[in-house]
Amino acid sequence: MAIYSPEVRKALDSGRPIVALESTIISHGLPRPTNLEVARDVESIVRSAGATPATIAMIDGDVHIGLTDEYLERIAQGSDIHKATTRDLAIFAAQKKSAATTVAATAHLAHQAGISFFATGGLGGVHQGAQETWDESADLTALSRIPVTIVCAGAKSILDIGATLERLETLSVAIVGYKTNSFPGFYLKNSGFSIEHRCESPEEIAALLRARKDLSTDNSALIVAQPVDKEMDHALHASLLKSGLAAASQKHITGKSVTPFLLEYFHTESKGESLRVNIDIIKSNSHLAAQIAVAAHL
Ligand code: PSU
Ligand code: MN
Repeated sequence: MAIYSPEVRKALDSGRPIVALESTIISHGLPRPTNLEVARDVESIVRSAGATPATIAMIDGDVHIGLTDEYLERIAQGSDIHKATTRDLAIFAAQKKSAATTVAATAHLAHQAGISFFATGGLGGVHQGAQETWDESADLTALSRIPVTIVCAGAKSILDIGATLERLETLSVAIVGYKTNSFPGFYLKNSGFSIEHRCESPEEIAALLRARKDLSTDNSALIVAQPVDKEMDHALHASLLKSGLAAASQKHITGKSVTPFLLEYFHTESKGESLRVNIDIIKSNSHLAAQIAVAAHL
């Protein structure tokens, strides 16, 4: 049984718009102490847009839908916070552990709680070199079976974007660009791949959600891809991507540590430039997710 924060409980009971927020970005994606500040700011952004934020995580084996400030601090500052994707949830629950939830795990728990809007930074996807490592995020298959609307800045640019888009097509996950026909590249506005569909407003996305329902194509996720406003310098991005991937392979970083390793590498080596971009991304995506949640409730 999940524990609901009073704020989320109230919003659920009165049928008000809610936006789920993932917690891996807080514990494993952003450095301290910035992570706690960002987590709090993102929640206020959702509130100012007229929706209720529900940051999702597991604390001492309990699933929390909506974190009180004390729990938000625990996720941001705790030394015992695991990274949980969907398959880890029950194991950490039985072991009474604390864990932040990835896109996949957050989408699962949000859907179970009756929350259908979700904001994150960048999706997980197919990693570069996946032909050999088979490293593909569980985010992809999760989105193929969970009907949430997820706002993101595309997939993280450390990934093989072409392969990620092909997998999303196979998995029948719909993608619309928000005011763009280019699939965003997380730190970069454009990943170099185009997307067929675009929307210009939260209302247009709400209309699209109603059409999905009518046609019964709403049993998988809808990705709303919004590019960051001020992207990272292209040359800096290219050089860090090259050296970061080389460092990860040299240090034999594998499995669920790959993404946190590369994000931290970027944040340290870019002297805060990638961090600024990452923060902008999560804030603007949360704002848009809240606007869509509000528009869909009208
Ligand atoms: N977006 C960010 N920072 C992050 C993540 C997304 O801006 O840290 C996290 C999400 O929780 C996503 C996870 O689900 O990275 C993907 O991890 P992996 O590649 O191991 O599936
Ligand atoms: Mn992986």
